[in-house]
Amino acid sequence: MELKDKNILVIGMALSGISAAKLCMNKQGNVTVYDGKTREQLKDSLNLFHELKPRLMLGEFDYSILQSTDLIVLSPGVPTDLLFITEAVKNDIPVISEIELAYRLCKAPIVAITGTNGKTTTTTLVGEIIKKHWEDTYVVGNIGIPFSSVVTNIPEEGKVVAEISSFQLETIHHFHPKVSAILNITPDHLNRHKTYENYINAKLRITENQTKEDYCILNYDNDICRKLENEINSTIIFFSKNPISERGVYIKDSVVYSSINGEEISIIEIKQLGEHNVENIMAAIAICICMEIPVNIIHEVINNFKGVAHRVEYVTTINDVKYFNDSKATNEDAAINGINSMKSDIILIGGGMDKGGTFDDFIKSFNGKVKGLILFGETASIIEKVANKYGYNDVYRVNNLEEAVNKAYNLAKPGENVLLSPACASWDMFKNFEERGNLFKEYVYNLLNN
Ligand code: UMA
Repeated sequence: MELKDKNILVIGMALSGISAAKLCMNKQGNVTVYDGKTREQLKDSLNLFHELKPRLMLGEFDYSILQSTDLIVLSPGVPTDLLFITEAVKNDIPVISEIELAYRLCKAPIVAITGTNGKTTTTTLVGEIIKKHWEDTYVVGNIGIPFSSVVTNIPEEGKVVAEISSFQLETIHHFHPKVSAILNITPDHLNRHKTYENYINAKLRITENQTKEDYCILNYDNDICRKLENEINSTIIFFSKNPISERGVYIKDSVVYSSINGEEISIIEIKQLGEHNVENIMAAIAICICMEIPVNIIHEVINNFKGVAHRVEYVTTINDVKYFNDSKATNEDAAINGINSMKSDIILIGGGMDKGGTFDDFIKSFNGKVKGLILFGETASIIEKVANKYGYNDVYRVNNLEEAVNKAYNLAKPGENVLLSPACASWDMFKNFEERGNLFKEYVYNLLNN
């Protein structure tokens, strides 16, 4: 893709926008970066440009720039229905996502992993497995490393493992992974996508440029994923907790098997895997077999895999109460997985930014196991109402996360678990789920000094 002397407008000045702008400037494009925030709010971001000096447009959008714009690169967090974006599309200005920009400059094969939940864990695991076999492996994307920040270092014989969100997929055009995976689809981000159907279609776009020579890994046990089979051109490989011989990767007699290459081969015994990670691990196995990674390497890396931070992450034990940080549970389904993974009764901390979810399934999943529900953030009153509707009244409202941790400490009885599994995004009170999870851990460690 030729960027030299092109007038490129990058929207958003955080991780993705900064990387995209730097990449375009290094390719001699004329770059303007737009962000709705003020210079003061963007102080830290501006420092990240170092000696590079893009033109800046901050605050209100100046429409006259569209007259001389050749290309718009969107950060994932920027909604595609903003007026200036629709105006640009109307004027035939190409609008591409940061991931599409990087893709067009990448010669290495790409594994692209999407899904409502499990993306980060699966991407991390696949990255570790492939790296063990091919040193030149790059893990990028929604996981927190913009693809465009590393793409110029990636050699043709390298491998890319990318976590891809529905936001990033909304403005792809040619993005074409060798292996794609849709781990599961349940309602999420409905405030951005408006309808569940739009959200499903955004996820499905990960396969839109694939051919029969490529692979798409799908979760057989997820109704929506299973039904996508007929809409996908690539070779479908399923994974399932049930013995679906000949369809891909599956569990039979407590052993994970693969039939991808024709014969049935055993990969690993299920008792060696954490309960809530089984699906992610099966997906990773399917992806890595499609990437021709030897089974002994897959087995070895899975055996040593420790999971990822903020996903049912054990923090510490205080007075025989275990504390778990599941801040990455930014939607109902992820929080339900967190709750289900607990072996004893729970004091649950939830609530956060309102993404338009209903919380019925969240409350229904309590099954007598949640002894207290501590709520804070934008959704606190919404979740409380739903809880009361189902006759669940052990609800405690607090003002912030620190108060929530202290309340949980007072409520939890020996043998119980305290679980931060918010079922909501963090953006109402925190920069991101990592900040929320790190603060949770800090407040829990503070209890040790009480
Ligand atoms: N902005 C505007 N106008 C708007 C909206 C945003 O100017 O209408 C500006 C903001 O002022 C801000 C910038 O855009 O300065 C933020 O852009 P961004 O939200 O895309 O943030 P990045 O730091 O670039 O992070 C993005 C992903 N964020 C989102 O999708 C919301 C990160 O995923 C990803 O790690 C990063 O790119 C690198 O690829 C985070 C995420 O929460 C982890 N993802 C969602 C999820 O996993 O559920 C999809």
